[in-house]
Amino acid sequence: MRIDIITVVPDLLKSPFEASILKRAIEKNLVEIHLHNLRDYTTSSYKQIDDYQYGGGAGMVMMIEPIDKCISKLKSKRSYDEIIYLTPDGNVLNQSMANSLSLKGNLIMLCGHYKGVDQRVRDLFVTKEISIGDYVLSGGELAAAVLCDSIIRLIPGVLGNETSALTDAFQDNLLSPPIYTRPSNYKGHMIPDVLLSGHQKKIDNWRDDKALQRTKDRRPDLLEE
Ligand code: 6GU
Repeated sequence: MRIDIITVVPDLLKSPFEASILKRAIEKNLVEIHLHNLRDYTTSSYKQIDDYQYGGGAGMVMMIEPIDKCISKLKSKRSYDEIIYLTPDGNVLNQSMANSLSLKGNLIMLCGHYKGVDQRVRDLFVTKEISIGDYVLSGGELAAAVLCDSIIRLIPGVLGNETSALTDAFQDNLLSPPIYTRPSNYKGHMIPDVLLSGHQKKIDNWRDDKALQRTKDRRPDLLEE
């Protein structure tokens, strides 16, 4: 997989890919991340990428021309499966969207800033609009990092067996059951007996019950989907 990220703040997107699982995925050549600074695609000598909005109103709007230049250059070299615009008014990211994006080859992610991009960018270039939740971030960069993480960890070979994505919360629209590790008795606080029973069927049933109960208590909306 190859992900090209278009941003005005490339620095914000460096560290997420320089540690832990995402770093290892890049080192194993399972994914390539390419950052593109939108200011490198301006024609004006001021490197202007935003302007006032037609019709008046507070806040700047990202101009179409630099974005067109950047996307056109990328598209001239390879084809892309999706051009994703990160925006708070997009479809809210969930596990099934991450699952389907993890099967794609080449993706472009466009990070919004200020008031967002000129509507014509969305109409002409963008194929998917994604938000990471109902709150506002200063820009789409951190949302792009979240989206990348949710996708890349699902690529076969990225996670080892000890961290397999198959048993993740949400993978079957359920939250995860409680988990424990050593010691079994911590200052008198015991782990549930069933986990020491050695009876795998009972353990699996206990986990299923707890996962369902937790989902009913905390996220009943997931059970309606
Ligand atoms: Cl994708 N962008 C911004 N600026 N804020 C957000 C978001 C995206 N998703 C949730 N909040």
